[in-house]
Amino acid sequence: MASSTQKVVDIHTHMYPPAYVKILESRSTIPLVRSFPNSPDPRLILLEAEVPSLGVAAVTDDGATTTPTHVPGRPLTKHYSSLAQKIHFMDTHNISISVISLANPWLDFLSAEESGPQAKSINASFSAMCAEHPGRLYFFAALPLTAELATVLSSITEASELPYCRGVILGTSGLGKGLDDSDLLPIFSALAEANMTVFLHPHYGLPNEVWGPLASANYGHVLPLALGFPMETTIAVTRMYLAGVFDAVRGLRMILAHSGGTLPFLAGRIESCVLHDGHLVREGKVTAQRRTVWDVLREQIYLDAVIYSDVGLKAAVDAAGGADRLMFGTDHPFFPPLTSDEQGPWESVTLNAEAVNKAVGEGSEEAKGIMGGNAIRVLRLVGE
Ligand code: 5CU
Repeated sequence: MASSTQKVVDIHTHMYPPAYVKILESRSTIPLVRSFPNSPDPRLILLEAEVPSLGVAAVTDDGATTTPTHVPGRPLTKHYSSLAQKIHFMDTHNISISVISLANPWLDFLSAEESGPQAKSINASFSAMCAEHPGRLYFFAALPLTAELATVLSSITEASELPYCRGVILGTSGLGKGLDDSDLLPIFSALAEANMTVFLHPHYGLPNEVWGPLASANYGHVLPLALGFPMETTIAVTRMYLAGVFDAVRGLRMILAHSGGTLPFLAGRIESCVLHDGHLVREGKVTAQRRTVWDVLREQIYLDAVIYSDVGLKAAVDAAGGADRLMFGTDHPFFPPLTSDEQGPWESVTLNAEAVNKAVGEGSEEAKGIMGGNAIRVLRLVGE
């Protein structure tokens, strides 16, 4: 994947610590973990788009539990919660350092009372995993966004004091009203002051109706993952831009998952729609001094390189204003190989590494930056 002297850093790599899996096992609505008779591993069911197939799998015509032919969700293998497995995966792919994060949907579904203590304990478990492999692991903390503001703010302070924490992972729902909600400004300010980078990651996608009546029985997870996730990120960041969040918190730094969704491709159209919007012009929001979407992309936003093709990656490099704002990721443990040994190389990883080589040239300074140097610089990572 990369030469032995090159440090490869994976900034998009998830885990569910065992205590989090226990919470999912106890649930009857998504997100949940459920076992099915003809499935060797329990199944992890996360997405709204998986709910229709969950109903079909669980019940026959006479109401009895059945052995389904199509089990919903994805197998919950040890790749999700075993630290040894994460290290094995890193070694297999020559990854020197991983910045691990809780996978979606984080703590979004917990009550206000539960989320503060759960954030503390989950962040402590990530911290402990990093301490077991000093210099090889760092983490993005999870925030208890359903709790009171004071709890969220103190969890930012606590996380920032953990030696291996370099930021937070954030979904697009924020406090329940999205990321353009002005109530989030104290949280973004606190993150900026603590020098904590926000890793923005989708989960909710688009409403099921968008996928049409054939989708759940015929199209697997392709539509919500390939299209719903990136559109969700694009919409969330565009709403932040239109609400002036990036101007209000100039120190805010975000890494956008999946190379920014469709933002690199659509930024020009967003700009043009702003310039030509009568309402915004009348409100005096379209001034010569305003920062454009391009300015925000080049000053406050980094993009991961999880886009699986040099075509998308070139657009991401252009939109970000240079290859020095891109960072390699794998999305492990999602997208395992389906027809080869999971303990060997993963095609999802090699596709992303090959895209870097094709987009900026194998062995180039740009490629070295994307594969690791940029993350080491931006996230202040110190190797073994
Ligand atoms: O396969 C999936 O559903 C996912 C997911 O939920 N989260 C993620 O980061 N990648 C793939």
